Order: sequence, then structure tokens, then C-alpha cells
Amino acid sequence: MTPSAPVTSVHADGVALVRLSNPPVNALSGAVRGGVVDALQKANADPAVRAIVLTGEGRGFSAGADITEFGKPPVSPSLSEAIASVEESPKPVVAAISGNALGGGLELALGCHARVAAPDAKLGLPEVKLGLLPGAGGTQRLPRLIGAVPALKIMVEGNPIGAEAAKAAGLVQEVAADPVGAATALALSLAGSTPRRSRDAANLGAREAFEEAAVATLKRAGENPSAAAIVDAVRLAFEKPIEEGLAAERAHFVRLRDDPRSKALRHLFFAERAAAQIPGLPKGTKGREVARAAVIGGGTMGGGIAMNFANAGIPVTLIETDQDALTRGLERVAGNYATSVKRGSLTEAARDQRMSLIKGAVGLEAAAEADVVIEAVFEEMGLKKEIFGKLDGIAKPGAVLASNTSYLDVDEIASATSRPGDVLGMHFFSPANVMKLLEVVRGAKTAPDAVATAMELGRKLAKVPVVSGVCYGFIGNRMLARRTAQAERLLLEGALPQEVDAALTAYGFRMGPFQMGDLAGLDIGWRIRKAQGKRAPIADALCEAGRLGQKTGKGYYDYSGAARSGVPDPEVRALIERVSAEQGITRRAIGQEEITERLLLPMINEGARILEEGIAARPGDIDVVWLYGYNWPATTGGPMFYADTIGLPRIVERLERFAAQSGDETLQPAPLLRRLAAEGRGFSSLEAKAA
Ligand code: T1G
Repeated sequence: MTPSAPVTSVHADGVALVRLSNPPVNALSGAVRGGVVDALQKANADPAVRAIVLTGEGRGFSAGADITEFGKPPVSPSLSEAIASVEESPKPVVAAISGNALGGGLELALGCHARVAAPDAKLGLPEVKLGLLPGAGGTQRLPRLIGAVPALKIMVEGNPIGAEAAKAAGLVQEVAADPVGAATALALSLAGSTPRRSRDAANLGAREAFEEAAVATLKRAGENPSAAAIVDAVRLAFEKPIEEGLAAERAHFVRLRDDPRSKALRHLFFAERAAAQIPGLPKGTKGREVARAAVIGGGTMGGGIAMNFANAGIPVTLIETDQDALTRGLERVAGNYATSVKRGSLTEAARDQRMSLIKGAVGLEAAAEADVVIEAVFEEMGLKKEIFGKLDGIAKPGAVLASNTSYLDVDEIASATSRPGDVLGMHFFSPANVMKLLEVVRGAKTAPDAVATAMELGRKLAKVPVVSGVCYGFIGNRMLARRTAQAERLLLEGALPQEVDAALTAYGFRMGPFQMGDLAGLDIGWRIRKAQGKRAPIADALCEAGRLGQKTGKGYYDYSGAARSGVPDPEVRALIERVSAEQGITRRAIGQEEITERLLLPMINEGARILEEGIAARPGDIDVVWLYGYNWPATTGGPMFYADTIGLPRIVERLERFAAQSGDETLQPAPLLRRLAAEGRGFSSLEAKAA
């Protein structure tokens, strides 16, 4: 037995115990697949071996095919060949599953003649989440084992099921605390008999029931090529022998794998994990212990942030300046939880448990025992510096002092304290208890272990943390400002709000810039512009007319009618046309393609500047910010991945044209964008660098 081999096999007492050993998740790389085939050959060639057990070392059975291999030259044996060697084994093979058996990992277990699961096992086919479909027999073997309708649900939803559910479905024969021991006994009991192959179609269930489920599935899935492919592949199980079904499945897999949609989803899978690696942080830097938290400010953001701690089981003190404000804050939190209970997404017991972790207090002194203090007060530098100056003398040594600021200079905030090493930004996105993005803003003097603390805490709070350097708006809001500016210019030049919003929703966003502005309230941007001495003629005119969005019943749209999403308002069109005339602009019809490019390409351009300045460590970090902070459609991979998809030379050419057309010099391509385009490279060719 060679311990470093990715597959080991020990023959003892009539059983060959074959272990997958490819940390961290036993991904089924070429070496693992070859190891499985070799181990099965040796076991079947050894007369002392009567039965075979296949299991995974470490955290779980297997997380599936090695996604990093996709797009590279194929390595034999294929996963389907490895699974066939298991299924065709003359001696029975039983899978002993602990932890994850996902994707190709579960397909490998399906090739076995029986399966035993540990109570903690999670079994699933999540390929749909990567824009794929199970491509190594899952669409043919699972329906034949548990029925077409339950198999369809597992594959189209892509969520894992637990051991007991798997047993109830007939996916595993046994749940045992010692899966290897139980699998060994089961395998020996099967020795000598013809191993059961999940090839017959007897278990598929009624065709009509499947067709009904297929219609409902496709309706729910919408434009999802993976779901359509899965339905087609499972349908073949009713009509063709398994060999033909496997061939059709393989064709679907190759088509989906090579589609930009799946490449985008696979990019984001790795980008989210890469964002956790912080270049420039000394190796092995550990975060500080966070047993207690405090949040300053019981407004919408502060309450949501406090809920994040309670949801993670961390006691938190919500601090306000007076009892009335505190009561309002706590009532808002209670209301949020009540909504979840009403929706059925939270039990009353869980709600009570979480509420018990949130204590209210008046005065900053209540932050004295907290290991992390998050300030979430009004977006005004003077107020924030006053608070941090006081916290400096109140918070215990080593406490991390974080600001939830959306834009402001974290270094300036830190300068109000005697311990800038403890100060950083933790920028949550509204609603803070829902949105997954957390921008961790690293100040010039922020200590490495303070950064590590915020990153680890972010994950504990079920957020996706991304490190940003200090600049106005950090990564996401700095790029959003470019889109907002272009959206206003498009209105001035001839477009209408509904045309601009339609362009963005057609691209895949849930809502466009003007729908979003009306939802959040137009006065937020208005206040920021006034503080900066800037103007946005149309947005300012709407605010001056009292049209602040949904909260005043009118904004870019009219919300006085039945339609929740608001309807175009002739008064707004007249206001836009008046402001255009005042600006001396001759309006023109603007097509959807130009609108989309004018909204997205300036953001990509700003992303290039953000990379040049080292504000973001890598392009994928920017994609993760836009996925989890602003719902960029995952199927195009985020702004920087999308830029590589359309090609940087085209982006340079379009930006130069827009700059010349509008005289807006901010549209000139960033130097990094020009350089990469000239070198024929994409953003993905950039190495990570310290933020
Ligand atoms: N291939 C390659 N690397 C993988 C991997 C995979 N399948 N799964 C995880 N990793 C890496 C991951 O990038 C990270 O790397 C490390 O392992 C730990 O992962 C033919 C075609 C299993 C639930 O979709 O959902 O099979 O950052 O941080 O939080 O039909 O990993 O350390 O360098 O996520 O404990 C289908 C994907 C593949 C499952 C564990 N399988 N993985 O979560 O650890 S396609 C999946 C996960 C397929 C067949 C098809 C999760 C996890 P690094 P992690 P975790």
C-alpha cells in the first residue's frame, strides 16, 4: 500500500478495502480514476478476495469530478470508464459513504452494487449549479434505482439529501455509524451472487407521473439548459437501453460543459473560494477569538448586522444613543424575525433563541466587553470619528473596531483612535441579514490578524467576505457609481427609464438602475451628491419635485396604481425632456444594445482601475462582489469574467467611441484594459496581488 497514492487498497479477511485519498475533497482526478480501475482489477484477480468495499478518506466520500480538469486534454480512464469497471466487477462492490458523495462521487457510488451511508452523509448531484448535468451515468442509474420522479427532483434542484432520506428513497441500503464495517458485512453477504446492477427500468415508476413532473420542473426552472438536458436524459430511461441513455447524457454533458454559461458558473465557484486567500497576509495568520459582539446604531443596517451575529449564535449588544431609538431598533429586529416565522423559514423556538442573544443598551460603554465592535451609524465622517475616538477608550485591548461605512475613508476613521491596527471596514449590504456579500476594507495600518478576524467572522456569519483596499466606494459602490452616471446620461441623451431598466433586466439582473433607485429611495443618492457638490440633473429634479421613489408613491415610476413595480409616468417623461432641453441636448432614440454596453462597460473599466490600484486583489474578487452584493447574473460570471467573454479589444473600441460621442473622458479605457487588450490577454491572466 503506497500512502501517497490517491487510491489505496488493502486485501484482508476476504475483502478488498479500496480508499480514495485525494485531499481535500477526494475529487475524482485522472490519478484517482486510474487508481480505482487498478484496485478493482487487483481485487478481482486475487482469489483470496470475495468482496470489495469502496470508501473515501478524510472529510468525505468524494465531491465529484475534478472541476479543475475541465477544458484540459482528457486523461484516461474517464469517470464513466472507472464507474463501468466497478459496475462490471464480478465480485460485489459496496460503497461506504461518510460526508459528501456529490456529483461524480455519487455516480461512482451508483456504479457500486450497494451503498451504506454514515448518519452524516450528504448525497447529491449538484452539477446543475455548475451549468452541467450529471455526466457519468447519474441521469440513467439514479432513476432506475429510486424512480424517475424523485431522481428528477434531486438532479434539477441539485441539493444534497441526508442519509435517512437516501435510505427511504432506496438510494442506500443501510445507514450505519460504522459504514465501512457495515459495508464489509454487506459485501460479504453478496459474495458469490450476481452483483445487482442498477440497469433495469422496472423501478422508473409511471411514465405519466414523470411527464407531469417534467412539465412542472421545466416551468419552475425557466431558461435553464441543464434542467432541459436532465429531463431529456431521464426520459430516455423510459425509451432506450441504458447504453443509449448514457451516450445521450454524454453528448448533453459535453455541450453544456463547453457553453459559456457553465464556464461562468464554474469560474464563480472557484472565485468565491479564491477570495478567501489574502495575498500579502503572513502565512498562518489566525484571526482573534470572537465570543461577543457589539453593534453601534440600531437602524436598518445595525439591526440587520446584529441579527447576523444572533443567527450565528454569537451574543451581541445593540447600542443606541437613547431608549426610544433602541426600542425602535429592537422592534425592527423582532419584526424581521416575525416575518421569517410567518413565512415558515424560522421556527418560533429558533426565533426566541436568537432574540435571546441580542441585548439592547444605551451608551457606548456597553461595548466594553465585545471582541468585535461594528459601527453602523449615519454615513458622516465627523460622527464616525467621534464614535471611534470614544470607542478607543472603551473597547477592550485587541477588540476589532469595524465601520460599516459604504464609501468613507477607513484610514481617516482609524486616525481617530490610538490603535489603527484594530480598525477596518466591514461593509454589509442591505438588507444586512440577507445579502451575502461582506466587503472587508483593509486600512493602511490594519493588522494582519485583524483582517483575518474579519474574514473568519464573515464566514461564521454565513457571508462571502472579499478584501478591499481603501478608496471612495471600495469595490462594488465605486463601480456602481459609473453605472449610475451612465444611466443618468442615457436619460439626458434620449432614453427613458423603462428602456434603461429593460436593458439590464434583459441582461439578467433582477431589476434595473431606476427600479432599484425607486426601491432604495432617491434621496440617498441626492444627499451624497449634495455632500460632494455634484449634480445629476434629472435625479435632482425628481427629488426637488418630491419624487423620492416608492416611499413617496412616485419616483422614476408612478406607484399610485395597483402595479407594485410601478408604471411609466408621463410627468417623468416631460421632466426628462425638459431637463435635456435645458442642457442643450438633442435627444435621440438609443437602442438596447448601446444602453446595455453603456451601463456595463464603464463598470468593467472601473474594475480595471480598481485592479491597477490594488484595491481588489484579483478580477475574480470583483466578480464575487457583484454576484453577492448586486445580484449580477451568475450565468455570465461577473463583470470581469464577462469582459473576457466579449473580448477586451471590443471593450476598448466601444469605450473610445462612447467617450468621443459624449465627451465624457471618464469613459476612456483604463491603462490596464488597454495593455491587456493590446497583449491579447484577458483579466483572468492576471495574478493575485495584495489588496
Ligand atoms: N473539483 C475540484 N476541486 C474541488 C471540488 C471539485 N469537485 N470541490 C471542492 N474543491 C476544492 C475547492 O475549490 C477548495 O479548494 C477545496 O476543494 C475545499 O472546498 C461527471 C461533471 C464538497 C461541499 O459541484 O460543493 O462531478 O480553495 O472550500 O466548504 O457528473 O467543495 O482549498 O484550493 O468548498 O468543505 C460536482 C463541489 C462536480 C461539488 C465541500 N461536484 N464542491 O465544501 O470546502 S462536477 C460539486 C462543493 C461532476 C460529474 C460532474 C464543496 C463541498 P481550495 P470547499 P467545503
